[in-house]
Amino acid sequence: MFLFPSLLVLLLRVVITSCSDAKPCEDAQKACSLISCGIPVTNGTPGRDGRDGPKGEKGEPGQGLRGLQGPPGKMGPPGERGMTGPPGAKGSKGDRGDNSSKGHTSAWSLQAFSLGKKHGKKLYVTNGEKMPFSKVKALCAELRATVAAPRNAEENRAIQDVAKDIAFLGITDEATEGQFVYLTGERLTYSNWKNGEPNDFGSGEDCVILLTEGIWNDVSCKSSFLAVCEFPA
Ligand SMILES: [Ca+2]
Ligand SMILES: [Ca+2]
Repeated sequence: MFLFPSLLVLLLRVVITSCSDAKPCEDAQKACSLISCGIPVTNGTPGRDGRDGPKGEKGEPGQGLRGLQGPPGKMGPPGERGMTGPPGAKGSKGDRGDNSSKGHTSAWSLQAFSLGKKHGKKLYVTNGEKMPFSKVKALCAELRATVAAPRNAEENRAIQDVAKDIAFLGITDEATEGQFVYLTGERLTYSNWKNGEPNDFGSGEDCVILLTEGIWNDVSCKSSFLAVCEFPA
């Protein structure tokens, strides 16, 4: 019975004493009527940053000056090879050449010239092909050259060096058996026959070949040997 009223008085006294001489209490009550009187409120620590908001719409292009163009980038890897195009139109016929080398477009002459060797005033060429004497004459004529025919030992050696194989010489006895002449019909000024040659062996031998040793033999004109042509100075 006595305990309850005394507890009420005690609680009342606590409220009165805490408010009676504390000025901050009045200030706090003015600022916020809901705050119960007591210890003065201090600000808490700031909360954490919120999450990023949704992405905004794309802005208008800027009005600033455009930057200078940068240097070109590195070259990219080569592309795949394209398909072969259609053949081009046939060109018009070229002018006739003014000497034996110009105007001749066959691979034969190009290869021949790459193997050419100049000796003195003459130039000897070969394409490395073997053929009968009639074809050798035709090919050299096509080049406006003649079949190689040595007029001395030096030229004989030069033809030997260019040929590197058994080659026909521009010498025959087709006109008169046993009388060898140049294709111009002139009599020989030099010869280097192998021992026992010329022998007009078998059914007849009217053409002449230069053996790799540099000596000559008469053979059938239908046999095939290297074509060597010579150009004058
Ligand atoms: Ca003969
Ligand atoms: Ca012979």
